[in-house]
Amino acid sequence: MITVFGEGRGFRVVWLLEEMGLAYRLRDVDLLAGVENDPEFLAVNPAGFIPALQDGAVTMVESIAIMEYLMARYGPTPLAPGADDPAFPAYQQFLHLGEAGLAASMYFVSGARNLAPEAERRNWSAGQALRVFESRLGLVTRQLERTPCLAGEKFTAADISVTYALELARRNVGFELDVLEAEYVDRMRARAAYQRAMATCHATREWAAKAEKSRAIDNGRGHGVKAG
Ligand SMILES: N[C@@H](CCC(=O)N[C@@H](CS)C(=O)NCC(=O)O)C(=O)O
Repeated sequence: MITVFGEGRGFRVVWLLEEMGLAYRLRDVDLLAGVENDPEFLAVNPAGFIPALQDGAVTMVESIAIMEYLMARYGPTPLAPGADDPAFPAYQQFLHLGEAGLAASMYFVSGARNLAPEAERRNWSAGQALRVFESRLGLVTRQLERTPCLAGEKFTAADISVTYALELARRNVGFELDVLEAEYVDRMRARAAYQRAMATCHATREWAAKAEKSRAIDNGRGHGVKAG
Protein backbone atom coordinates (compact mmCIF):
# COMPACT_ATOMS: atom_id res chain seq x y z
CA MET A 1 0.00 0.00 0.00
CA ILE A 2 1.27 3.47 -0.92
CA THR A 3 1.27 5.85 2.05
CA VAL A 4 1.41 9.64 1.67
CA PHE A 5 2.59 11.42 4.80
CA GLY A 6 1.21 14.91 5.20
CA GLU A 7 -0.82 17.33 3.09
CA GLY A 8 0.58 20.70 2.03
CA ARG A 9 2.39 19.79 -1.18
CA GLY A 10 1.24 16.23 -0.43
CA PHE A 11 -2.00 17.37 -2.07
CA ARG A 12 -0.15 17.18 -5.39
CA VAL A 13 0.70 13.55 -4.70
CA VAL A 14 -2.83 12.64 -3.61
CA TRP A 15 -4.30 14.38 -6.69
CA LEU A 16 -1.88 12.48 -8.94
CA LEU A 17 -2.76 9.16 -7.26
CA GLU A 18 -6.43 9.92 -7.84
CA GLU A 19 -5.77 10.77 -11.51
CA MET A 20 -3.92 7.45 -11.89
CA GLY A 21 -6.53 5.43 -9.99
CA LEU A 22 -3.94 3.98 -7.59
CA ALA A 23 -4.81 2.80 -4.07
CA TYR A 24 -3.17 4.77 -1.25
CA ARG A 25 -3.66 5.94 2.27
CA LEU A 26 -3.04 9.43 3.62
CA ARG A 27 -1.34 9.63 6.98
CA ASP A 28 -1.83 13.02 8.70
CA VAL A 29 1.22 14.95 9.82
CA ASP A 30 0.47 17.99 11.97
CA LEU A 31 3.38 20.38 11.56
CA LEU A 32 1.77 22.89 13.90
CA ALA A 33 1.66 20.32 16.70
CA GLY A 34 5.43 19.88 16.21
CA VAL A 35 7.01 16.99 14.30
CA GLU A 36 9.20 16.32 17.32
CA ASN A 37 6.04 14.83 18.84
CA ASP A 38 5.62 12.45 15.88
CA PRO A 39 8.46 9.91 16.09
CA GLU A 40 6.77 7.60 13.57
CA PHE A 41 6.89 10.35 10.93
CA LEU A 42 10.43 11.40 11.89
CA ALA A 43 11.53 7.82 11.29
CA VAL A 44 10.22 8.20 7.73
CA ASN A 45 11.63 11.71 7.12
CA PRO A 46 14.21 12.70 9.75
CA ALA A 47 14.28 16.19 8.20
CA GLY A 48 10.69 16.60 9.37
CA PHE A 49 9.05 18.20 6.31
CA ILE A 50 6.08 17.03 4.27
CA PRO A 51 5.14 15.31 2.08
CA ALA A 52 6.89 11.95 2.28
CA LEU A 53 5.98 8.75 0.49
CA GLN A 54 6.32 5.13 1.48
CA ASP A 55 5.76 2.43 -1.09
CA GLY A 56 6.97 -0.93 0.13
CA ALA A 57 10.71 -0.55 0.68
CA VAL A 58 10.76 2.86 -1.05
CA THR A 59 10.81 6.05 1.03
CA MET A 60 10.91 9.42 -0.72
CA VAL A 61 10.49 13.16 -0.18
CA GLU A 62 10.06 16.08 -2.63
CA SER A 63 6.58 16.26 -4.14
CA ILE A 64 7.72 16.60 -7.77
CA ALA A 65 10.20 13.72 -7.47
CA ILE A 66 7.49 11.61 -5.82
CA MET A 67 5.11 12.32 -8.71
CA GLU A 68 7.82 11.41 -11.23
CA TYR A 69 8.52 8.19 -9.32
CA LEU A 70 4.84 7.16 -9.25
CA MET A 71 4.31 7.92 -12.95
CA ALA A 72 7.46 6.02 -13.94
CA ARG A 73 6.79 3.03 -11.70
CA TYR A 74 3.05 2.69 -12.26
CA GLY A 75 2.78 4.25 -15.75
CA PRO A 76 2.92 4.73 -18.58
CA THR A 77 0.38 7.48 -18.13
CA PRO A 78 -0.69 10.44 -20.28
CA LEU A 79 0.06 12.57 -17.22
CA ALA A 80 3.77 12.25 -18.17
CA PRO A 81 4.32 12.70 -21.92
CA GLY A 82 7.26 10.64 -23.21
CA ALA A 83 10.53 12.15 -24.41
CA ASP A 84 9.47 11.82 -28.07
CA ASP A 85 6.16 13.61 -27.49
CA PRO A 86 6.12 17.26 -28.74
CA ALA A 87 4.57 18.18 -25.36
CA PHE A 88 7.59 16.83 -23.45
CA PRO A 89 9.77 19.97 -23.17
CA ALA A 90 6.93 22.19 -21.92
CA TYR A 91 5.81 19.39 -19.61
CA GLN A 92 9.25 19.08 -18.03
CA GLN A 93 9.66 22.82 -17.72
CA PHE A 94 6.34 23.54 -16.04
CA LEU A 95 6.45 20.42 -13.86
CA HIS A 96 9.58 21.81 -12.22
CA LEU A 97 8.77 25.50 -12.50
CA GLY A 98 5.64 24.81 -10.41
CA GLU A 99 7.84 24.03 -7.41
CA ALA A 100 11.30 25.50 -8.03
CA GLY A 101 10.03 28.80 -9.44
CA LEU A 102 6.57 29.24 -8.00
CA ALA A 103 5.71 27.29 -4.82
CA ALA A 104 9.18 27.47 -3.27
CA SER A 105 9.23 31.27 -3.75
CA MET A 106 5.69 31.78 -2.52
CA TYR A 107 6.35 29.58 0.53
CA PHE A 108 8.87 32.14 1.80
CA VAL A 109 6.64 35.10 0.96
CA SER A 110 3.91 33.38 2.95
CA GLY A 111 6.22 32.66 5.88
CA ALA A 112 7.28 36.30 6.04
CA ARG A 113 3.75 37.64 5.71
CA ASN A 114 2.07 35.21 8.10
CA LEU A 115 4.65 34.02 10.59
CA ALA A 116 7.45 36.59 10.88
CA PRO A 117 7.48 39.26 13.60
CA GLU A 118 5.66 42.39 12.41
CA ALA A 119 8.85 44.35 11.64
CA GLU A 120 10.19 41.59 9.37
CA ARG A 121 7.07 40.96 7.31
CA ARG A 122 8.22 43.06 4.38
CA ASN A 123 11.89 42.17 4.47
CA TRP A 124 14.04 42.31 1.34
CA SER A 125 14.17 38.53 0.84
CA ALA A 126 10.39 38.21 0.98
CA GLY A 127 10.19 40.94 -1.67
CA GLN A 128 12.73 39.12 -3.81
CA ALA A 129 10.81 35.83 -3.46
CA LEU A 130 7.62 37.62 -4.56
CA ARG A 131 9.40 39.10 -7.60
CA VAL A 132 10.72 35.64 -8.53
CA PHE A 133 7.20 34.20 -8.21
CA GLU A 134 5.74 36.94 -10.40
CA SER A 135 8.35 36.61 -13.13
CA ARG A 136 7.82 32.81 -13.34
CA LEU A 137 4.06 33.31 -13.26
CA GLY A 138 4.49 35.44 -16.38
CA LEU A 139 5.68 32.31 -18.21
CA VAL A 140 2.61 30.40 -17.03
CA THR A 141 0.31 33.18 -18.27
CA ARG A 142 2.07 33.35 -21.64
CA GLN A 143 1.61 29.61 -22.05
CA LEU A 144 -2.07 29.77 -21.06
CA GLU A 145 -2.62 32.39 -23.77
CA ARG A 146 -1.61 29.67 -26.24
CA THR A 147 -2.93 26.41 -24.83
CA PRO A 148 -5.52 25.30 -22.22
CA CYS A 149 -3.00 23.22 -20.26
CA LEU A 150 0.64 23.93 -19.57
CA ALA A 151 2.09 21.21 -21.78
CA GLY A 152 -0.43 21.86 -24.57
CA GLU A 153 -3.93 20.56 -25.17
CA LYS A 154 -3.76 17.75 -22.64
CA PHE A 155 -3.73 17.76 -18.86
CA THR A 156 -0.44 16.53 -17.34
CA ALA A 157 1.30 16.42 -13.97
CA ALA A 158 2.73 19.85 -14.83
CA ASP A 159 -0.77 21.21 -14.24
CA ILE A 160 -0.89 19.53 -10.81
CA SER A 161 2.45 21.09 -9.94
CA VAL A 162 1.53 24.64 -11.01
CA THR A 163 -2.08 24.59 -9.76
CA TYR A 164 -0.85 23.85 -6.24
CA ALA A 165 1.49 26.86 -6.41
CA LEU A 166 -1.25 29.21 -7.64
CA GLU A 167 -3.60 28.04 -4.90
CA LEU A 168 -0.85 28.51 -2.32
CA ALA A 169 -0.33 32.09 -3.50
CA ARG A 170 -4.01 32.87 -3.44
CA ARG A 171 -4.75 31.23 -0.11
CA ASN A 172 -1.73 32.29 1.91
CA VAL A 173 -1.03 35.85 0.80
CA GLY A 174 -4.23 36.80 -1.04
CA PHE A 175 -2.31 36.98 -4.33
CA GLU A 176 -4.73 38.12 -7.02
CA LEU A 177 -4.63 35.86 -10.09
CA ASP A 178 -5.55 37.43 -13.41
CA VAL A 179 -8.60 36.22 -15.34
CA LEU A 180 -6.74 33.67 -17.46
CA GLU A 181 -4.95 32.21 -14.44
CA ALA A 182 -8.13 32.12 -12.34
CA GLU A 183 -10.08 30.40 -15.15
CA TYR A 184 -7.28 27.87 -15.46
CA VAL A 185 -7.43 27.07 -11.73
CA ASP A 186 -11.22 26.73 -11.98
CA ARG A 187 -10.80 24.20 -14.83
CA MET A 188 -8.33 22.22 -12.76
CA ARG A 189 -10.64 22.25 -9.72
CA ALA A 190 -13.47 20.90 -11.85
CA ARG A 191 -11.58 17.66 -12.50
CA ALA A 192 -13.13 14.65 -10.76
CA ALA A 193 -9.73 13.52 -9.45
CA TYR A 194 -9.07 16.98 -7.94
CA GLN A 195 -12.40 16.78 -6.14
CA ARG A 196 -11.70 13.27 -4.86
CA ALA A 197 -8.33 14.50 -3.61
CA MET A 198 -10.05 17.39 -1.83
CA ALA A 199 -12.50 14.96 -0.25
CA THR A 200 -9.54 12.98 1.13
CA CYS A 201 -7.39 15.94 2.23
CA HIS A 202 -9.27 17.42 5.17
CA ALA A 203 -6.50 19.85 6.18
CA THR A 204 -6.39 21.23 2.62
CA ARG A 205 -10.17 21.59 2.65
CA GLU A 206 -10.05 23.53 5.91
CA TRP A 207 -7.18 25.69 4.62
CA ALA A 208 -9.14 26.50 1.43
CA ALA A 209 -12.31 27.32 3.33
CA LYS A 210 -10.45 29.63 5.74
CA ALA A 211 -8.70 31.39 2.85
CA GLU A 212 -11.98 31.83 0.99
CA LYS A 213 -13.35 33.72 4.02
CA SER A 214 -10.43 36.15 4.17
CA ARG A 215 -10.18 36.70 0.39
CA ALA A 216 -11.49 40.24 0.69
CA ILE A 217 -8.08 41.47 1.78
CA ASP A 218 -5.97 42.22 -1.23
CA ASN A 219 -4.53 45.14 -3.06
CA GLY A 220 -3.79 43.46 -6.35
CA ARG A 221 -1.01 41.19 -7.66
CA GLY A 222 0.52 40.48 -4.29
CA HIS A 223 1.89 43.99 -3.71
CA GLY A 224 0.70 45.29 -0.41
CA VAL A 225 -1.44 42.27 0.38
CA LYS A 226 -2.03 41.57 4.00
CA ALA A 227 -1.40 38.24 5.63
CA GLY A 228 -4.34 35.91 5.11
N1 LIG B 1 10.20 21.16 -2.28
C1 LIG B 1 9.48 20.43 -1.27
C2 LIG B 1 8.96 21.41 -0.24
C3 LIG B 1 8.49 20.74 1.01
C4 LIG B 1 8.01 21.74 2.04
O1 LIG B 1 8.59 22.83 2.21
N2 LIG B 1 6.94 21.39 2.74
C5 LIG B 1 6.40 22.24 3.76
C6 LIG B 1 4.89 22.07 3.87
S1 LIG B 1 4.07 22.05 2.31
C7 LIG B 1 7.00 21.86 5.10
O2 LIG B 1 7.01 20.70 5.46
N3 LIG B 1 7.52 22.84 5.84
C8 LIG B 1 8.10 22.64 7.14
C9 LIG B 1 9.58 22.50 7.05
O3 LIG B 1 10.17 22.68 5.98
O4 LIG B 1 10.18 22.20 8.08
C10 LIG B 1 8.37 19.61 -1.93
O5 LIG B 1 7.95 19.96 -3.03
O6 LIG B 1 7.95 18.59 -1.36
